[in-house]
Amino acid sequence: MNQNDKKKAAAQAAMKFVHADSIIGVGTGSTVNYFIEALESVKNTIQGAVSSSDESTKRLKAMGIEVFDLNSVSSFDVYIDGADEITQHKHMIKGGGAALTREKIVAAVAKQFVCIIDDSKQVPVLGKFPLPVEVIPMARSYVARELVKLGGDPEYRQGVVTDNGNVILDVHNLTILNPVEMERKINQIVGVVTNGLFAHRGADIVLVATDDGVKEIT
Ligand code: ABF
Repeated sequence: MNQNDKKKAAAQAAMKFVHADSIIGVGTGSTVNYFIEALESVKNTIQGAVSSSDESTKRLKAMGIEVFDLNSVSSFDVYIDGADEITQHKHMIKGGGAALTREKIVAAVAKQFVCIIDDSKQVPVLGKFPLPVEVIPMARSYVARELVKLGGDPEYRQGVVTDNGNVILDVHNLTILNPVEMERKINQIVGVVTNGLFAHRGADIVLVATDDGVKEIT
């Protein structure tokens, strides 16, 4: 199976978490796009979705799926999203698609986070994938200097403005041995909106597509 086949297989496996009459949390990215496609078969049986990006919202609405404002939804059962890297402890780096802040907010409201990935995303230690940090534009240089003090090499993602009107710094060369601690430290830098470490609230279930089929890690 090539990588796209695996992404599709993981996305299809997530359909077992989609129940009639429920509201589904929908993430962002190419793996999630396969999941959105798979929702076609159940779109008339679910209440609708909450979405983590303008891009996913657009795709859901184009299929006729209602997208609720998160402020009108007090709780929902499951959030389905991809990741850029994930460890055996289900800690993740996310945000390669610049949607990290909304992803973290939607994940916080969900009872369960189901992460859908192909097996290339599994790593022993986080940090080879540059860690995205969403930053208020006027704080960009200050935050970059603070990230250097934490041992990283931040790079401004040119030409990218997030759905929230902010900018992204991608932090290279971090070996993140303690993701919970690193997530907390980066969050404390003034001007940081969100960082792409999902460790305080990692995934609950991982559906990883391999050449031998989709494996469920709980
Ligand atoms: C989002 O999409 C992310 O936070 C992550 O950056 C990305 C994974 O992308 P893909 O599914 O395209 O590999 O879930």
